[in-house]
Amino acid sequence: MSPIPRSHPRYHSLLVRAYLAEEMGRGIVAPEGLIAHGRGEAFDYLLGEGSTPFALKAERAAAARLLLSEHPVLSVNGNVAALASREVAQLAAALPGLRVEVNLFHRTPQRAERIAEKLRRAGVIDVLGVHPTARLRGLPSDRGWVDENGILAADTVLVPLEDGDRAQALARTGKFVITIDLNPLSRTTRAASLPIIDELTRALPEIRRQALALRKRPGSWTQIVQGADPDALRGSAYEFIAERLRQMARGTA
Ligand code: PTJ
Repeated sequence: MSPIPRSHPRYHSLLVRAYLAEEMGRGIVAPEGLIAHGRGEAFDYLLGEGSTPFALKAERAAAARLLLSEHPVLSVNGNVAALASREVAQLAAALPGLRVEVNLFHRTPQRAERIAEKLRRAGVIDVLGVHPTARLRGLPSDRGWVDENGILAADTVLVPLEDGDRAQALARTGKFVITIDLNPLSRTTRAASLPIIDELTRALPEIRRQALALRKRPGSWTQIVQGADPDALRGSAYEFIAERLRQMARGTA
């Protein structure tokens, strides 16, 4: 591959793309993961490539909900491992109750093990999901393979970069589903109990930052979660994008 010139206006984006392509070569990212990334980038353009006020509100509520949960689990797929293994490890370290589980749509035992190894190298102490022990009801794809002590038993599941089927299946079982997805129109975002409409590597450190701050104020957690209405969060994203496009059409953005 030819080197990416630092002066390129999309230098960071090109670096991430090249890295994801390498991670595909190493068997971490599925080929389809590159397409998913491109879709995310398109929505990030529309969102202004920064965390919006409604994303920050959702991230704070996610931190509060994770602190309140008895059995929270963070689900990791190939894209998440490639982009944010270190951030996953740092979040798990800040929230000792949070378990980390590999859950894949394009599942092979080798891929699951490679992803788990990447997470371990980044500092995740206990990685579930390499040898799944249970099936999630109503989910015929390989995403239905879960750990009985992980996602199956969870009261809260944090699912970044999902495909909508599992978010819906998890919600149907009564679990509190926190999603991180740049696409405010996706089935994932629409099925979420708490949708975070933001980029993964911005969202995870912010959840961690908020969790560390909120740990000192346990009395506020329930109210913070209740204050983050999922329909209002989705509505804010639609309004935000519509307003940006209106401003662009007027030439004032
Ligand atoms: O590793 P596997 O086998 O489990 O497969 C993972 C992929 C991502 C291929 C699989 O989950 C998939 O097909 O996902 P989708 O249905 O393409 O959905 C991915 C969603 O993530 C899309 O709505 C994107 O907008 C969004 N997205 C992509 N990159 C990011 C993102 N959201 C937040 N941060 C990102 N960096």
